[in-house]
Parts: sequence; structure tokens; C-alpha cells
Amino acid sequence: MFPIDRKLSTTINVYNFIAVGSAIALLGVLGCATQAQPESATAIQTEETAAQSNPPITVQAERSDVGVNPDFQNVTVLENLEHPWGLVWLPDGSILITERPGRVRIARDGVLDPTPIPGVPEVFAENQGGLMDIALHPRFEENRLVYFSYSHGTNSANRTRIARATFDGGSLSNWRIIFEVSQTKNRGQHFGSRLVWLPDGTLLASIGDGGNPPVELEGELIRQQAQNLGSHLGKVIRINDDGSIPSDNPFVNNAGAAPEVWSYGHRNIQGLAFDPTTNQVWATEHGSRGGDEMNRVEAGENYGWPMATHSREYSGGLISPEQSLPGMVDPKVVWTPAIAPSGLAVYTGAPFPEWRGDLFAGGLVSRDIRRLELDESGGVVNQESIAIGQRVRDVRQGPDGLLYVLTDASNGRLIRFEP
Ligand SMILES: [Ca+2]
Repeated sequence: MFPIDRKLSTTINVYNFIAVGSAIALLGVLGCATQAQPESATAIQTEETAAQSNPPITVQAERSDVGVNPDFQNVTVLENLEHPWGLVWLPDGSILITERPGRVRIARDGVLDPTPIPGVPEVFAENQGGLMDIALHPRFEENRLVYFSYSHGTNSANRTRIARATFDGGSLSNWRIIFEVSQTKNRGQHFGSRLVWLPDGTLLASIGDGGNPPVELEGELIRQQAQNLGSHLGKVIRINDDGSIPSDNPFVNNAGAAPEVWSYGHRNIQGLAFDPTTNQVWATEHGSRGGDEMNRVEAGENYGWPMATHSREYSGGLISPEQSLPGMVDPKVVWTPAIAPSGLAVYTGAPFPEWRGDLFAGGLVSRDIRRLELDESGGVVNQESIAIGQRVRDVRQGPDGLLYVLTDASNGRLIRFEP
């Protein structure tokens, strides 16, 4: 697309230049434009072919020393948050923040209330587990419903749950589980989980594959469940706001499939975002040793794990000899070494017009944010590291159009980027 855009732009500039000139000159310009068409058509074909055959962008993660762009500054908005995981803004500008040990905090007028919001049940808060994401119902102002993802159970039998509760401004009540993974597993790994609303009022949630070897389920490594359509593990699921099943989910007519499944073949998605401009869903996914991914996620598709992956066992051995397989969707970005992605935002705000349409992916291990520029076909064409210096758990755009970052620490912070 770009070559023809440039040519049109050039033609228009020439036209402006000769606007006061003769009709003969104008005809000459139009003639040039006509003659240019075959060349442009070839250029488009080449561009599209290249886009289809392009391997995913692979970058080195040792770039966290890249300096912060001088066009903005980082401001610490809140601190003393214990392993914060997700956040939302209420209509009055207050911020609700989840802490992984199982608390919901509120900041009003920029001041963190020292008392957690009452009404949160006990969660399984070990290792990667605990209270994770938070999302407001799209009609929160009418129904006051807040949604949570969290791990529940014990070290020997646990699972990811999604619940909703009513928030009256001071406490949560009517906590109701609207979804839980059908199988329990052991240990504290790979729960997911992010929550994202689609414009049709359905809710997407990412569910992890259950854990690394040697964790097993039903006599095989639990990660194999990511390819089992009958399991919720290693999936993005889609449910209605009350937990019921949307009738147009991709596998509702497949007798062996869990009807909530929307996409599969995922390892552990902790970044999930909807782009309202392009109507596309993006997800960042942890690999084990290298092979972290960013995928454009679509209904019914298989994203490969653990059959096709750039990732290796933590011991260094192969997980699969295949990095790509027919019928499985390749990632748009692969990060080796791993950045450990968590939190993903599509920027649409006004304060940073040059960032509009870009994706911002947080990195726990890389301690930075990756700004990813997309082309018109949704391909990633450029990547920039914005150093944060702390583990990044979540990235969000605020109602003010500014970018906000949660850092993962026992004294975690909320940071804001300002022009
Ligand atoms: Ca994959």
C-alpha cells in the first residue's frame, strides 16, 4: 500500500505546484499518474506477498538500557501496592486496582485508601496465582458490576475462576462465580488471565495451559491440554456477561469441545487487548525459555502451543521440532530471549498522536515496555523498547488518554507517561 500512497502524494504535490499552470501541464500530470499504475500494482502485489511470507519479527530482549524517549516523562502516581495486577477507572475518575495476594484497592483523587475494599473472597495466592485481572461491565454506570479473574483452591487442586460483584463505591457484594475451568490442577503456574470486553457485549478471558513439566493431567503433560478443545486450559474463552455461552462461539456445535472456547493452542496469555479502530484482538503470551509471542487472535484459530513453538524447555531441550505448522497461526512477534509479557494496550489517545494505533506490551523480565508499530495489514513493522527499570505487570490507557503502567513488586507502583 505504501508505494502507491507515496506516488499519489507526490502527484498531489506536483498538482499543487502547477495548480496555476496550464491545462496542458495538468494533463501531463494525470498522464504520469496513469502510466505509474502498472508499477504501483506490482509494488502492492510484492508488499502483500512479503507480508504473507514474512517470518515473525524476532528481537533480542537485552535492550532495557534503551533511554526513555525525551518527549515524555514518567510520573509515579501511586506506590505501596503489593504486587498489583490490573486496574480500571471508575466513571468518577477513581481507580480500582487488584493486588495478587487477594485485595482490591481504591485511589480517590490520586490518594490510595489504606483500607482494601471489603467483599473479596479468599483466593489461591501462591507463585503466579492470586487475584489477577479486573474489568468493569460495559454498562457499569447502570448495573455497578465489576468482573475479576483469579485462581482458587489449594496447591494440589486449583483453577482459574471468573466472578462478578456489585460495587457500591465502598464495598463489593453479591460475589458470583460466572465461569471456572472445568479441571483442577496442582502447583501455582499458568492461570492466565486477562479480561477484555468485545463491542457485542461478550467477555474474552485468557486461561493458561496449567503449568510446566512435570505437571501432568490425565496421564500426560498438562500443557497438551492447550490442543484439547474439550478443556479450558490453554485457551481464550468467550462468555456472555452472566457466564452463559454466546450462540455464535466457534465450537458450540462441536460435541467434543467446551462451548466457551474461542481460540486455542495458547501457553499463558497475560496481555489481551481489543483495538476499536481495526476490530482486532491482540494477545501476548509467555513462552518457557524464549519464544514469547504476540498474536492477532481470531475466533476458532489454533495458535500452535505446544506443537509449534519457538520456545524451548527450561533445560534447553526441544519442546517441539516445529516452529510453524499447517492449520496453526504463526505469531506476529517472537521474543527470544523472553521478555515475559504481561499487560497489553492499544493506544488511541490524544496526548501522544504519534503513538495512535500502536501496541504497548509490558515485560516482567525485560523491565520495559515494547512499543509496536503496525502497518495497514496488521503486521508489526517496528519495535521500540521503553525502559521502566522494574517488572511491568500491566499497561493501560487512562480516560485522560495518557498511558499508565503497573509495576510488579512488593512495593509496586502506578506510573503515568506524560508529554
Ligand atoms: Ca503460538
